[in-house]
Amino acid sequence: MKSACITGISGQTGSYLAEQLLEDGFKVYGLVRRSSTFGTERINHIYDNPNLELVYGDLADYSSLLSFIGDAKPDYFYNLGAMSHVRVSFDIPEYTFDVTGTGVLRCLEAIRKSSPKTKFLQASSTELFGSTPPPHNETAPFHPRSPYGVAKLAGYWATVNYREAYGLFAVNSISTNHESARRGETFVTRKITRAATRIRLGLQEKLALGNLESKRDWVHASDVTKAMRLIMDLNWADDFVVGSGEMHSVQEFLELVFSKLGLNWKEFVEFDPRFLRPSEVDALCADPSKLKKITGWEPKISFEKMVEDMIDHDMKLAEKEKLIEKNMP
Ligand code: G4F
Repeated sequence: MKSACITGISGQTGSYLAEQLLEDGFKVYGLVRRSSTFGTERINHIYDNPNLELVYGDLADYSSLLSFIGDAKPDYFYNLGAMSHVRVSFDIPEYTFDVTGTGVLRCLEAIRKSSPKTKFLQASSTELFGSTPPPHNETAPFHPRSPYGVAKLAGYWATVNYREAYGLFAVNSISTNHESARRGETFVTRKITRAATRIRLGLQEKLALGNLESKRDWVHASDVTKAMRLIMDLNWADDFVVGSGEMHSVQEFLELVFSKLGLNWKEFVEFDPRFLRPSEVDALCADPSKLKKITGWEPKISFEKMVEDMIDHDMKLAEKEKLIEKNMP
């Protein structure tokens, strides 16, 4: 039985990856951070699978990573854990560097020490390209614009360095923004679909947002995890950009969601400077042609279908909330 370790298993991307690996008969070990709330909603549906094992640990704690990897000695290790919110990284830069940057080094070092045959994938990000104009392929210059981006850049180079220095199978999937109905509600896409559906049902009056002009390549998270698996299944280690190659502005996303719900976004959206970043990334768009050429990968879920799924999911959630509101004494 093949096995895989996943950090960040209870996050959006980790949950899709775990689901896919379990479906394919893998033994899956997931690292979860101790917290006073469970925070495992995204993996509750696979919780009873006998091939899933959750282990407490932390990217900030080398000893826990060493045990996690040394005990499991997995065939594959996916590092999806991070402090992943760009805006928040300006508020907690040191913590972000530790978890999102040094955390990668800790994983690599634990693999080198306890399981050097394990294949390692680092969830790198197109945030690395920062102010470099798109399209972004594997040779585009890096110019990160946030503590998060700088930490991810350290993680990227740590991965390359452990490949070159120690011969580990260590690769980067440099992914654009990936979304779905499981996306955290403070990221802009989900914030918009949650608010618009609640506004439609009269549960919320306004939606406060920051910069509407920035552009992103939004791809479905389940397509990104499929790309990661293809990259790991190659018999040589290499880095790949992952994304759809299609770019939309935040405003276009807003317009699409509100119009699908029969609403005019301009009547509901307010500007709030709290959501601006001290330095912004204006435009990110992947050129995934290397990945496509080598593995045949392309996204299966279109941008439009992804947005519709998010709206449907959040409408059901809003309907439940409405029912609760109605039945409150
Ligand atoms: O949804 P976002 O917070 O995603 P961002 O910053 O692009 O980062 C995401 O994608 C990266 C890959 O490219 C990942 F590495 C990272 O972990 C994360 O998943 O913001 C998207 C855009 C930004 O330009 C932001 O300024 O939306 C703009 N925006 C406008 N109003 C807002 C808001 N973003 C958020 N989160 N909240 C707002 O109210």
